[in-house]
This record gives sequence, C-alpha cells and structure tokens, in this order.
Amino acid sequence: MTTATAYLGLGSNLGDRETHLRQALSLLGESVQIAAVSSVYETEPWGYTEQPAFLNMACCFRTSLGPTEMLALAQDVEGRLGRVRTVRYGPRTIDVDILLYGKLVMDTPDLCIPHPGIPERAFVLAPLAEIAAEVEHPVLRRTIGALLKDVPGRETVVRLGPLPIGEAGETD
Ligand code: PH2
Ligand code: MG
Ligand code: MG
Repeated sequence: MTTATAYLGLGSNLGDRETHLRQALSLLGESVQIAAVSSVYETEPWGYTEQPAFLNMACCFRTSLGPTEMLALAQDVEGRLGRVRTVRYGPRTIDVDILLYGKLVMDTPDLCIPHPGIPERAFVLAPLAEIAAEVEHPVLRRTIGALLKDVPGRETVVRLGPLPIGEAGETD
C-alpha cells in the first residue's frame, strides 16, 4: 500500500474555536494517521477583515487516501462540524484545507495542490513551518521555513500554544 505524507491547515473563527479544532482533528484521525500537529495560533482575519479573529493550526498525516479522497474527507469534516458556506473568505466554524500532498502538483477546478494561498498567508505558514520547516514547496522550490521568513503580516499571527490551549500545568 502506498502512503503519502500530506499537510492540512485548519481554521475556525465561529463559536468555540478551540473545540472545533479538536473535533476536526479527532474526526480526521478516524480516517488518516496523524503524524504531527502544530501549536494553535490566533490570527487576524485575512481577505475579508470584518469578522472575528481565527484560530489556525496545521497538521501532518500519513495516508493511503488519494488527493480527491482527501478533499472529500476534509469537506465531510467541515459538514459534520456545521460549516455553512456564506461569503468568500467569510466566517466559518471550521475550514480544513489541503496544503501539501507529498510532491504532488495538481490544478483542477475542484482542487489545487499545493494550496495557492501558502506563500502569501502568514496564518498558514507560521503553523506549517513548525512541523514542515524543511519541506520544499514543489512549485516554488523553496522550503516552508524560507517562505515564512518572507511573508508579510507575521505580526498578525500569535502563537498561543499546543492544544488544549493553556491547560493547567503548561508552562510555556
Ligand atoms: N481563512 C480564510 C480567509 N481568511 N484569515 C485567517 N486569519 N485565517 C484563516 O484561516 C482564514 C482567513 C479562507 O479560508
Ligand atoms: Mg482556507
Ligand atoms: Mg477551505
């Protein structure tokens, strides 16, 4: 069985944001093997700014699912967490984006991998660089760590800590 290493970005800015991230990871973990998760970041809304702040994080997983099956899984998790699609870039209980899928490059109307927003979004790059700093972007041929150094808006993302955020006993 061939397995791929893939990276997902998670975001939430409605309701109990932390719970939405935890539930999304838990649902994803029923279908794919989660290998690493980043810290959680609180991030200023990007694109459409009249909306609440987001929590964002990234995760790495090993999977035998192909990219289209991964997209179906991501959309299933979004649906199960009550995501309703409104305005573009608008508020959401949970957003599950495929960022990277091995070295795959694909561009179809339904799915674009690597995620086209990676190089311009600090809220994607900061968490992703925690778990994939040395991974090379297959189109740009630069590492995620190098892309993070150049992205504008790094001051708009604040690392809160690992999930669960600020649980008793945590010192960092
Ligand atoms: N997602 C968007 C649009 N804007 N801003 C932040 N900070 N975090 C997000 O996850 C986000 C966003 C569309 O997917
Ligand atoms: Mg998104
Ligand atoms: Mg999305």
